[in-house]
Amino acid sequence: MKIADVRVIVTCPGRNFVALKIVTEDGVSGVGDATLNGRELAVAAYLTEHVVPLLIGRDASRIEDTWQFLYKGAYWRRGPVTMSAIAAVDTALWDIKGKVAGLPLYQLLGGRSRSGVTVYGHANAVDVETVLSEISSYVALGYRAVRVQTGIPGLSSTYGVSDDKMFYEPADAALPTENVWSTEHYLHHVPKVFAEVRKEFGPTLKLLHDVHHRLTPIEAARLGKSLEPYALTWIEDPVPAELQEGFRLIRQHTTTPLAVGEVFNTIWDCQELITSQLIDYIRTTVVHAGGITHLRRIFDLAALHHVRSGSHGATDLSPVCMAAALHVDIAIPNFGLQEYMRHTPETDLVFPHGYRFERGYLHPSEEPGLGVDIDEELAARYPYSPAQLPVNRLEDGTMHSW
Ligand code: GCO
Ligand code: MG
Repeated sequence: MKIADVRVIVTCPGRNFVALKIVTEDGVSGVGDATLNGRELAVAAYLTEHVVPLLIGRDASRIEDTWQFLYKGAYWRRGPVTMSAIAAVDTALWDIKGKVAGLPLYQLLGGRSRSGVTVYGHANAVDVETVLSEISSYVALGYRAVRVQTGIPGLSSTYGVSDDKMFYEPADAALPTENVWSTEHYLHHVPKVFAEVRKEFGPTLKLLHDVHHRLTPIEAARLGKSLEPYALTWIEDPVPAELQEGFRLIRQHTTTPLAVGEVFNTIWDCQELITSQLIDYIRTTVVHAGGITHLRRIFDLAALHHVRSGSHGATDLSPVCMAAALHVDIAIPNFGLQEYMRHTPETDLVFPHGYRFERGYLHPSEEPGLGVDIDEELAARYPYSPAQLPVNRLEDGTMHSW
């Protein structure tokens, strides 16, 4: 089953995506997501210039060997560009294997461990009153878990608060938008938001909050403590996680569960966090963490240490990534939650897929393989359009984490 053709597809049906299509000499094709928000063309070039020539003529059935070949063979290891490129190849090869076997991918991963994948949606608004009505809309749609972000009084802009509710999109301009940040205003405001939310929705709706790497460990510890009465399912990315040790300090002070991992690319980025049980949820996902092969390795390590999955699933991860993530989510023993932000109708048409939302759960497709494709003709009608994520500065102008 030799690889005969590999195509790198860049498309912008409302936002930019990079996809990889691998076709075997028998005409079986597989797709992979290679989107790295704001740095898409680096991955596209990495694939086109350095990976595609290595794939032509290789045996498409050798998934693990191809992974090792691309990882060890490059000499330069890890990093988001390399790992997103490897992920795209790996995902496409799993898609092909499923199609050849005539089975949905989750069957090759051990079969179902649950009947559906619990997802969380994003309720965000400038003020508390509006966020309460946003949460109500998600509850009405059947969601069992909601991430809550609001504007901060005193700050003109805040991460996670957008104009278009259903299709939240942070990469909003060709040159980065500048936001202003104040930790003091933030720490004062957030507990008041969750007090209102709990009062309105009672004790059992799962509530989450994304800190977006903006605090120091001791500030995050204070936030965690102040949110304990409202029993959050997690606070996400409380501190930048280059220093895995930083989480130990937060852990000593609070029982609010911790989640991290959307910017991680390998098991080495979270090894200490997992084995020392410094976190509760690991949020790595297929496209940025080396594909299905490597993500499973991370989740298996996590399972040994009481850490559950909580994969990233923002709109910059294409429906190809979402389809692949759902097959992993439904199969692994230590699934926690899956993030789900709806894609725009244009994106859904470019990536026709069989996964579906029902009463708070997503269900993977029952088609052989991933159950997702790319309409290449339609994709070609949406050329790349530069868009970057915002940056963040403190009130005195100092650059801060976004
Ligand atoms: C999330 C995220 C996203 C990211 C985005 C970056 O938890 O959904 O933090 O909103 O900012 O995916 O590309
Ligand atoms: Mg996040």
